[in-house]
Amino acid sequence: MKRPLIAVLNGPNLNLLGTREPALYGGATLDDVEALCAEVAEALDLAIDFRQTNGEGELISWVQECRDRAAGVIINPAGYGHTSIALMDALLALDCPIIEVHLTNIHRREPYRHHTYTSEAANGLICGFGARGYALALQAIAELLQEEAE
Ligand code: CA2
Repeated sequence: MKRPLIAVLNGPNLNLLGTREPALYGGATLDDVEALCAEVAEALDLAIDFRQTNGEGELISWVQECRDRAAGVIINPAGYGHTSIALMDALLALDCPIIEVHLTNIHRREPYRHHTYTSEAANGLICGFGARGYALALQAIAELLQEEAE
């Protein structure tokens, strides 16, 4: 049977992971994060589509595409989470489970990082666990889908 597809969407500057600021964001590159997600998804019998963009419009278009193709969405909106009502609106138009992930604990950082518009559209938010947060999000989505199916 076809595996449920989980879109793992990453916002601006996350392509720089592992190249700068390792004390804050860890040493893993985005390719490493994708490899971790692929391994965890395989174990959970899920398929993933892992992407990154620096463009707000492109990220919104990818979220819209999820309406027809994804069983769940994991999103690290990066800086757009704090600023983009448009991205929140796109997420609110989805019916599938959404988990927001941040590598860092945004609540231990500058006050302007404490609020995300996008989390208002999410089932849950995982922050502060580095790349492991993506693995935790996949586990959470798998459980939500399992609950839905029961
Ligand atoms: O902690 C997270 O995952 C963030 O989404 C990362 C965003 C930040 O704006 C959010 O407040 C929290 C920044 C992504 C930039 O990533 C870089 C990685 C390495 C070097 C420079 C930037």
